[in-house]
Amino acid sequence: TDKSDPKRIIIFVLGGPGSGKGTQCAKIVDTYGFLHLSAGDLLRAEINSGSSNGNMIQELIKDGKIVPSEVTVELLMKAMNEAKTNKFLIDGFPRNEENRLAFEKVAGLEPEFILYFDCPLEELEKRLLGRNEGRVDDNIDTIRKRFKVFLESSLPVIDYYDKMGKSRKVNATRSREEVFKAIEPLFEPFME
Ligand code: UP5
Ligand code: MG
Repeated sequence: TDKSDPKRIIIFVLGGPGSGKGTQCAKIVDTYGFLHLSAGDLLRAEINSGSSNGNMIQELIKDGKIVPSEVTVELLMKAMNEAKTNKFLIDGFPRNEENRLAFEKVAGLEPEFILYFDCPLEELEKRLLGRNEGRVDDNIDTIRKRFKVFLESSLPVIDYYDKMGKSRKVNATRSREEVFKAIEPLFEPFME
């Protein structure tokens, strides 16, 4: 596949740690036929595969820090090139300006829009501490670090797309069902 395939449709799914990105992406995939690519899941799979980058990725995730763009962009490009669809939900990426620019350069693509799950940090903290999936970053120390990185590095990316008129902000404090109802109309145009 041509890595700059102009027919590719990309939606970035952004929001604080625990805002429901993964939960809502699973619902969108079922209904609208997108492929869900969670950058965090791809990085965790890379750790588990015993890759030479595994230790470095693991340490950064434990510390709530952002993995270098070249690593994440390569994993995303590989997943897109292997996909049988051209509609992608990219979840949890780009997390900083460096991520955004690296993806633009390598993929040669801009998102149709970004979905931004807006939710207060107190609610996010409650959700993450209640998740219990054994993630190395779901402890109060790492959660605080993740929040700091989100506010300092990720919100500016959301602002960037907002200024371009490309941000679709959703109140993610509501129930899973209410959030899904609010985002469904955004995906109707992409229904096959
Ligand atoms: N839940 C979901 N929706 C709910 C609702 N409406 N009401 C009540 N509860 C709700 O949800 C989190 C929890 O809340 C779950 O228990 C869920 O049931 C419940 P989830 O859907 O998992 O939220 P999500 O936003 O996906 O949370 P996640 O923790 O995955 O977000 P992060 O952005 O922190 O994690 P990610 O996996 O993207 O990244 C992890 C780390 O990887 C980063 O900190 C970073 O170190 C690294 N990373 C990079 O370096 N680069 C990248 O590009 C990506 C990741
Ligand atoms: Mg997630």
